[in-house]
Amino acid sequence: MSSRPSVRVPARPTPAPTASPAVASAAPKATAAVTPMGWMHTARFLTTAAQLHHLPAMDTPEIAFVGRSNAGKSTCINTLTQKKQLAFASKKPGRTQHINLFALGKQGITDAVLADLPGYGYAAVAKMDKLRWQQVMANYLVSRDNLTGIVMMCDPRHGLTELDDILLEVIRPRVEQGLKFLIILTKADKLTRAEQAKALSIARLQAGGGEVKLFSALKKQGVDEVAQLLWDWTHPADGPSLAPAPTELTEEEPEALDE
Ligand SMILES: Nc1nc2c(ncn2[C@@H]2O[C@H](COP(=O)(O)OP(=O)(O)OP(=O)(O)O)[C@@H](O)[C@H]2O)c(=O)[nH]1
Ligand SMILES: [Mg+2]
Repeated sequence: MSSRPSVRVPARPTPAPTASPAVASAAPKATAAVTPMGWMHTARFLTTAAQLHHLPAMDTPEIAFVGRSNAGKSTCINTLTQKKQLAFASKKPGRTQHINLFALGKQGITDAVLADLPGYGYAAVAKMDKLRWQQVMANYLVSRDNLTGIVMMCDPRHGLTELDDILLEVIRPRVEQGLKFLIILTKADKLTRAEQAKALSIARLQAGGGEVKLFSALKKQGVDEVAQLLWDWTHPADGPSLAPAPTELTEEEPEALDE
């Protein structure tokens, strides 16, 4: 864990503007039939873009997964959506090199979008590529109009790094205006219970009281909680949280996770 000064991110930002009336009215209402996990399972590939201007303009709430290379962003998306090959995950850092969008929503009606972003901090990427990507990512985070929330993935064994702090500075103005924000501590299966508790409290300090959750793709830890939170972020008009989701995990082969 890093001992650098805390990054102040407002704990409970005011609600962000989300979907347009047209999209909101098309979105399925929260009923007993729609659980956050069932909703997540509707994920399908939408598009991929190497540059910002190649992304389609949308008015559907979008949630971006950001973080260091190899932190587990793509794996988290695959675990939440229960589709092991939706996002490209790999032991080799730098696997995700485009902004990949995935649509969510029952009956083919898109009511939210997940964005899997390339990781930063991977030493083997050429300097020019790094600079180009930092620019694309910063532009995306600052200017993507339908961006509703950011999930920052952080391996608690490394803690929040300098690059994470820079990213937090980039998004701070938007978070202060109501953009939702969550830090996910990934690969929790690699920590003992005591280490998990310690990592959680340190990250909470660094997040200035913002949301922090432990997550393990291997142990399916935190999956329901994160699915619920993403549902709540993208369906603010549907009122309080849904009932806890029955686990609807598919019986696919587990993907190869870090040992
Ligand atoms: N043990 C364990 N391994 C994990 C977990 N989540 C991800 N991994 C492993 O971590 C490695 C990197 O995962 P990715 O999901 O590809 O990471 P990423 O953040 O998308 O990486 P980039 O695309 O390079 O930015 C893979 O080998 C995953 O199997 C987890 O919860 N537990
Ligand atoms: Mg990835």
